[in-house]
Amino acid sequence: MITAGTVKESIINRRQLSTVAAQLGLEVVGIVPPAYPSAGNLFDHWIAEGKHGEMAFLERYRDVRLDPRKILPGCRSVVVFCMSYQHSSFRTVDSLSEPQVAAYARFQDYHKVLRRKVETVFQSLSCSHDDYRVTVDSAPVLERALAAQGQSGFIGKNTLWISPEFGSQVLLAEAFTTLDLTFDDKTPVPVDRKTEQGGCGPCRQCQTACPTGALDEAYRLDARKCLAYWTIENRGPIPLEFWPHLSKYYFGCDICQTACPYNIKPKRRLEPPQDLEPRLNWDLFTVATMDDNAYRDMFGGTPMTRAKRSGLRRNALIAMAVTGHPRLQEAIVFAERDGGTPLDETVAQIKQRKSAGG
Ligand code: B12
Ligand code: SF4
Ligand code: SF4
Repeated sequence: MITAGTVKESIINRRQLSTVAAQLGLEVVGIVPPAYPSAGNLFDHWIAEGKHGEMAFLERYRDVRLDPRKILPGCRSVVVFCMSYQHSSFRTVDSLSEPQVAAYARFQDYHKVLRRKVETVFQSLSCSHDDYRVTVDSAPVLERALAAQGQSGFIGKNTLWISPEFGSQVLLAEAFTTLDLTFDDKTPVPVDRKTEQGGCGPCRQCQTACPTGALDEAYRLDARKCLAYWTIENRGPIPLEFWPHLSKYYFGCDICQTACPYNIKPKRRLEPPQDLEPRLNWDLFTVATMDDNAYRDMFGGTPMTRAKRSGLRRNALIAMAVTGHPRLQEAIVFAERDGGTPLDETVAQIKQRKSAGG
């Protein structure tokens, strides 16, 4: 008997999905089963060691996180998509004088844009909402573990999903679907060799470039040492030991990606879609002193709201302190006037650092 499902399945294959996705500026990076061969154990071990720091959300919904079938009743396949944020104008960022924002955050919020695009792919292939569920970092899913099972990439020592063709500066999204699609036929990428299908081989560029030792153990990031964790996820003060490393990025960190040969010389450059709007780059003083209205105007609808206004002000104050910004004193006055966590602690740290000769 031919059902609506089987008709769709016969139409929807990788080529079809890729063609529609490409029109929207997306790449299909995998059509994979809703299961992880080994990631569950790796994840449990990572949490048990406390490498997630204070990110308590990663401890929740363990049963769903380790069993992707639970994301959608009747799920039989997962299609993993990616969208680039390697804007050509951003290549020189490391040579700029002021600390910057990580490249992915210099656009409008990718969550909404990616979701809308993946929804459009499925709708244009006549799928109904009952057939699929789209996630973009919006459900307990190990996105990179799913992506790595597809034919287009692998997980590097910096823990990022990397395409041997266009590198790692992409964001991932998944469509969990009840459709029985043909999975990618993939031989696992050997971790000890560099091959046409990817792999790090003996390279350690990301590990040596990471300024804090967060990647000392290859393939396992210690978030408690990662600048992206401290500047995006952490709500309290940032320990002084990390301050000297905040002179390049004051929100997120791209150091282990910009060091990676797969990003330095990609075989194919993947530009972000035209409708992924770039946002203005604000100077540190403006960020360190912004009030609520200014915050909404400057950062509303961007990924930077993850750190909240107080986190962004904290980060900018620290970046001003470590780079010897001429308006630091003025910014401190604003911070003292407004007060609250983590500004109070940050101002106290600036004073402590100054009295210790920093
Ligand atoms: C929490 C989180 C963070 C944390 C922790 C990062 C980390 N490495 O775990 C912090 C705040 C530090 C962070 C930083 C960044 N993040 Co983040 N983050 C996440 C989030 C929400 C969960 C990741 C998670 O579950 N971590 C737990 C660890 C244990 O899981 P994992 O890294 O996915 O690793 C599993 C697989 O590697 C698997 N595995 C499967 N196969 C294989 C094979 C081998 C050989 C090995 C060793 C392992 C392995 O084992 C692991 C355990 O299950 C994801 C979105 C999501 N829901 O997945 C985004 C996500 C990983 N982040 C993303 C980005 C862009 C970043 C930053 C680049 C942002 C920035 N510029 O500052 C940095 C990169 C830092 C880095 N080197 O990873 C992208 C990555 C895209 C990509 N190309 O990989 C994601 C996927 C968001 C998205 N939707 O695109 N992030
Ligand atoms: S994001 Fe920065 S701090 Fe974190 S692992 Fe990469 S290089 Fe290290
Ligand atoms: S820098 Fe080298 S070791 Fe690190 S992810 Fe890239 S290829 Fe792998």
